[in-house]
Amino acid sequence: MKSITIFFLLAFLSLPTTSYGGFVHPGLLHTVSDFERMAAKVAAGAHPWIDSYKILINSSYAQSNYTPNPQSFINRGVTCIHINYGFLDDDVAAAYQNALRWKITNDTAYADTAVKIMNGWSSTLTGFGCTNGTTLDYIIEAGTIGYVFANVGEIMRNYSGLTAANFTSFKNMMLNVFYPVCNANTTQHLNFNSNWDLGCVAQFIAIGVLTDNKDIFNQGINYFKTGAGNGAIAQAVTYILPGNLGQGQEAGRDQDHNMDDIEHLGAIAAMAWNQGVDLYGYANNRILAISEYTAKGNLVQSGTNGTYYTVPFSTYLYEEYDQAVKNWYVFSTEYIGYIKPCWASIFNHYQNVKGIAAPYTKKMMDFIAPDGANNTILGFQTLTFTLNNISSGASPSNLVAYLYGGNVILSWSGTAYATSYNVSRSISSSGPFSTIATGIVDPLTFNDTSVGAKSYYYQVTAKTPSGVTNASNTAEVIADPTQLVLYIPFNQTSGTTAIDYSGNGNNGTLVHGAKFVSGKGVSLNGSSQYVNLPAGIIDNLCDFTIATWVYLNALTPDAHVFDFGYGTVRYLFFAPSVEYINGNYLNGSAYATFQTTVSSDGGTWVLKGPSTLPVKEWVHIAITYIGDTGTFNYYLNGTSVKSHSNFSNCPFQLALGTSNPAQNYIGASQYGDAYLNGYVKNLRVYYGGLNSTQIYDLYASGD
Ligand SMILES: *[C@@H]1O[C@H](CO)[C@@H](O)[C@H](O)[C@H]1NC(C)=O
Ligand SMILES: *[C@@H]1O[C@H](CO)[C@@H](O)[C@H](O)[C@H]1NC(C)=O
Ligand SMILES: *[C@@H]1O[C@H](CO)[C@@H](O)[C@H](O)[C@H]1NC(C)=O
Ligand SMILES: *[C@@H]1O[C@H](CO)[C@@H](O)[C@H](O)[C@H]1NC(C)=O
Ligand SMILES: *[C@@H]1O[C@H](CO)[C@@H](O)[C@H](O)[C@H]1NC(C)=O
Ligand SMILES: *[C@@H]1O[C@H](CO)[C@@H](O)[C@H](O)[C@H]1NC(C)=O
Ligand SMILES: *[C@@H]1O[C@H](CO)[C@@H](O)[C@H](O)[C@H]1NC(C)=O
Ligand SMILES: *[C@@H]1O[C@H](CO)[C@@H](O)[C@H](O)[C@H]1NC(C)=O
Ligand SMILES: *[C@@H]1O[C@H](CO)[C@@H](O)[C@H](O)[C@H]1NC(C)=O
Ligand SMILES: *[C@@H]1O[C@H](CO)[C@@H](O)[C@H](O)[C@H]1NC(C)=O
Ligand SMILES: *[C@@H]1O[C@H](CO)[C@@H](O)[C@H](O)[C@H]1NC(C)=O
Ligand SMILES: CC(=O)N[C@H]1CO[C@H](CO)[C@@H](O)[C@@H]1O
Repeated sequence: MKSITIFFLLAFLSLPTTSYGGFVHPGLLHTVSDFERMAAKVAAGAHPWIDSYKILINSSYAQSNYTPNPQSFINRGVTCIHINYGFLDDDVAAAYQNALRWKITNDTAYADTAVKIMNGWSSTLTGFGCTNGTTLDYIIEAGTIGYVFANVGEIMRNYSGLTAANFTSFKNMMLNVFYPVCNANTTQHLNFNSNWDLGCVAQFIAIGVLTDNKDIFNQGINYFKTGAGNGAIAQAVTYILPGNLGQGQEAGRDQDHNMDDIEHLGAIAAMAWNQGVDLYGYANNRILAISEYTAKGNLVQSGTNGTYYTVPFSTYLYEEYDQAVKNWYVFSTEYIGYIKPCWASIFNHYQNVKGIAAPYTKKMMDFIAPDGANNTILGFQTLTFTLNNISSGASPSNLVAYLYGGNVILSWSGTAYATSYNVSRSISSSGPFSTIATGIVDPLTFNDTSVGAKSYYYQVTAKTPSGVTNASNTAEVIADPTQLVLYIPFNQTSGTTAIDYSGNGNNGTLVHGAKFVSGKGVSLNGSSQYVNLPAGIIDNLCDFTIATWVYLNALTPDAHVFDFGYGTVRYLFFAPSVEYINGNYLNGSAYATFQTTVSSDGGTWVLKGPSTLPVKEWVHIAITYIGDTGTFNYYLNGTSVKSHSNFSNCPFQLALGTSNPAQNYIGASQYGDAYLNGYVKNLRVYYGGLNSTQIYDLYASGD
């Protein structure tokens, strides 16, 4: 409710000067009210705006005598000849800085220079590529530089010195030269690092607004929410770790690229917000999560001589199964402490628009303030994004709770001006709640180790100088590992409904003629039949157990007994026989495997069994996961046949951050390429990780 109110207020303050197709103009990174604030603060000599402005006016790019150098074809990439993208980088930086100076001073000399740069390129540029080379880096150029150049066009669109014909030429260049590179290449190269895709997502949003093209705007928004590449937010922020800390896809690579992702995400969210789409709040403030994590990991702890804060890190499997070539195991120290002005836009939105705390983003922002254009084409965020301080914060929000190695781990979004947080707990959703922890400062997490085998409800409040806030939302967790999420025996005699006897109503549906066979469960023909299970069955799980009986008529390569997930980059499955893992041929041998992933690099956690599943006999299989140690076990007939620790992919991670619909199957796969040939019965999913005795007993019961 609050954010809606704020949006209308914002929309009112930034009345459009011109509006076509429903878009607000200018309405990309900066609105009319933003420019009014910048001009007023600079005119008043107010800090910190004036300090960033002084860096701007001293910049060689922000001068009205700047001479552009347009090129007809841009080459970028180490293997190309005639590498010349620097001309575009320089000219776009100059166009942006001159456009800013015009809006802040009304001095048309700067506007004319921005227009001269726009016209120079729109009359000259015909394409991007890599002459005589194969490198694809030109996609980065078209995306990341493209969205900044589109922003220049959006700022200049109402300048009287920009003729309608010249503006049309500029929009045509964006549509016909920049846009196709991203349009053709995004989604095709799924193993690119996040910054490639993110630049293109930003480019779609920027070009959509600039050219009043709703389809292109929505292409960017939809890719952000549902895309298969690493520029979709679910993959760009790979893991949400305790404390609502978001480990970025490039966190283990180097901090320069990791911060590029922050910069692009900040731009994407700001541009969407100015058109009424809230991506900041999307998926429990996922952009805040990566900003806090990345800022913290790049800051030196106060009172130390150069010791950086430590942040948690989950191993990121970059590409190869069982080959540590590119895997990332730690938060990279390469370029640690890098200066990149990408923090003020994110901080000011969360803290000063929504009242949500962003303490490490603030520390990093303050550390580099006042900012210039260090190491980026944009920059000057102290000038462009600083808002007046909000008077008071919101209540803590987005509280989540998961069973994690048998303990309950809580995480939440904090509140501006909090001095500490309190956690309270109840065994009833309606209370009473009693305080179980106080004085929590950092990180925003609590590990409740004193839990029994029951359901718990949690709330969080914040202490602030003006008193204790209202409680957050209530988060529920079922802390009994033996509680069933679903229990489907497949013991009906007719129909297509497979009844869930857990009491949770998670009935399955038999698809394409799959049928019940007395004593044998559901029969699947190996060519099209499967069982559909409801959405949501894995969304609240860290620890878990999935157990079932299977009888195979034949081994079908890549058929899956179960496959729960959200499309081809976010899933967990068990396959009786695979011959390839992450595209690597297993030398003619095949194995039963459990696999799970949340990234689009083919970086999949794989638990490889000793052999394929036997055919023409009943076997009981169980996969268990204990989140704290990250231990997966694969049990066959009640005995663990493969175990692996330090795997970091709780099932809840699959659901977080994506708007793709759940696809939870028995007998089918996310890829839709192979179907199970056999019978399945007595499928059980539990809220926790059963131990070896419990799994053996389940097998021995024959049930
Ligand atoms: C202005 O630029 C000059 C030369 O680059 C530099 O020495 C000076 O410190 C700058 N001043 C400010 C206020 O940034
Ligand atoms: C620039 O000109 C516009 C239109 O005349 C005016 O509304 C605005 O206040 C001026 N801004 C500055 C900084 O002088
Ligand atoms: C680039 O490729 C063209 C066409 O294949 C060839 O004629 C030219 O020699 C190449 N240039 C360089 C520098 O390799
Ligand atoms: C900009 O407008 C001028 C004057 O009409 C024209 O000569 C020039 O070709 C135009 N440039 C572009 C890139 O459209
Ligand atoms: C901090 O570390 C640097 C480099 O090791 C050293 O030269 C300096 O004396 C140290 N300063 C303090 C206050 O310890
Ligand atoms: C780069 O950032 C530092 C720290 O914020 C600042 O002192 C310096 O002036 C900046 N340099 C440029 C060229 O903007
Ligand atoms: C929770 O606390 C217990 C007891 O100290 C510890 O063993 C466990 O690792 C903690 N869990 C997490 C996720 O930090
Ligand atoms: C199917 O299994 C459930 C759970 O064990 C049981 O309650 C039910 O009676 C069984 N139905 C049939 C038709 O056997
Ligand atoms: C599950 O199926 C049973 C039997 O058809 C039905 O009574 C029950 O309402 C279903 N539950 C849900 C949640 O659909
Ligand atoms: C698994 O257990 C079933 C039932 O006890 C038995 O028929 C089957 O042969 C066993 N298979 C293996 C591989 O242990
Ligand atoms: C498994 O858990 C049960 C119930 O808590 C317990 O009785 C049993 O000793 C445990 N077995 C192992 C191997 O830890
Ligand atoms: C590798 C690849 O798909 N490149 C394409 C990127 O986009 C350009 C412009 O549309 C295409 O020409 C490339 O083939």
